[in-house]
Amino acid sequence: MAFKQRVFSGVQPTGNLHLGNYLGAVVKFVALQDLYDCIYCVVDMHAITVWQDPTELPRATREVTAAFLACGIDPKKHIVFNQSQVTGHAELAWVFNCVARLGWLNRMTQFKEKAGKDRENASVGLYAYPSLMAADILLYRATHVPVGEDQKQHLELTRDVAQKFNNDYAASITGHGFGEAFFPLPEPLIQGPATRVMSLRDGTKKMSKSDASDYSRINLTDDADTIAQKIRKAKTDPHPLPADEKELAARPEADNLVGIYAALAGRTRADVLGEFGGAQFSAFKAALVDLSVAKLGPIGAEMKKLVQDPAYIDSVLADGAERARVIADETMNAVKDIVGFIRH
Ligand code: AQP
Repeated sequence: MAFKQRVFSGVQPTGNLHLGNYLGAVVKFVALQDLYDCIYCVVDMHAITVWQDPTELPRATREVTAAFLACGIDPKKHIVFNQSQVTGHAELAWVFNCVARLGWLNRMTQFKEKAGKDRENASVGLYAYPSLMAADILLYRATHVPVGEDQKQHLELTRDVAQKFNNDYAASITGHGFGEAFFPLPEPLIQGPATRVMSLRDGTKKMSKSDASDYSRINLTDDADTIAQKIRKAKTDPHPLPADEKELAARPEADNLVGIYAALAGRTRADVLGEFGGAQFSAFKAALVDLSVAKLGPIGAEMKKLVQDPAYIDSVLADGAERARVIADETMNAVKDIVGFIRH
């Protein structure tokens, strides 16, 4: 069955947005606006799967929204809102909790990493996170989902949930006139040279909001001096940059910095090494500082301006939520009919 092509993706308001979120996700959100109808969500319900200070969460939600706008997402042509304003996310997540299997969730590596050794003490929400993520995407019957590499497994689970729902309820789906499949199997869009940006302190660890060291990441709100300092201090190895991309495989820190440069410049790693192969890190880092400041500086400045006006940001979120709700309600009414819930 042909589904209307639609993009959905989300970002958690769990702290400072960093270069990994930007290159792995938000840059792609911006580019996809020309090709699809897009829905971009600040996923505050995901955020509370680990403790969030309730006095801090609204600020973080507005800051992610400001980042979306500062990076070039158009909230009039597309939809920008925060998840908790559309109740369909929670409703559909419950249905999906009853579709997804324990064995599927037990395999999720993000839960294992985030719960750590003290698994008994992790929230039920953290465990069920992938069901809610499947609901986020499928509530809008989205067909394409731009994410970083770390979300690939959750996207596969989303496809499994959609497939199982379509199979389990096949007779009811057809009986209610929805054709053969109610949910699309959404395609992950994980492309380009920076699908997994690594920590500046350790090239084998993902750049992350929750890393204790601020020097591990470049935040979108960092000023030029801070960006320069973090790049200068970034871990490297003692050798000059290779001319051949294959040699990056055994050099995670070099690979990461070259990948960042390539993504920011809109070039390939091979192309960047064509220019910098044989150069010392000091020269390459100087070029990376200039490029990073040129690309990120205006975004950080615009974000700082936007967060000064929380009423405006809240109006963007309210308008987006209203438009999201129209699509969500349509899906939820159909899901309720398909599942056999009486409504009205
Ligand atoms: N290091 C990364 N490289 C590329 N993409 C990344 N993403 C996150 N980190 C990287 C992508 O950014 C989008 C939003 O991520 P999220 O807000 O859902 O949170 P996350 O993946 O849990 O990000 P963090 O920074 O690692 O947060 P914490 O520290 O709270 O766990 C997603 O598309 C993600 O793939």
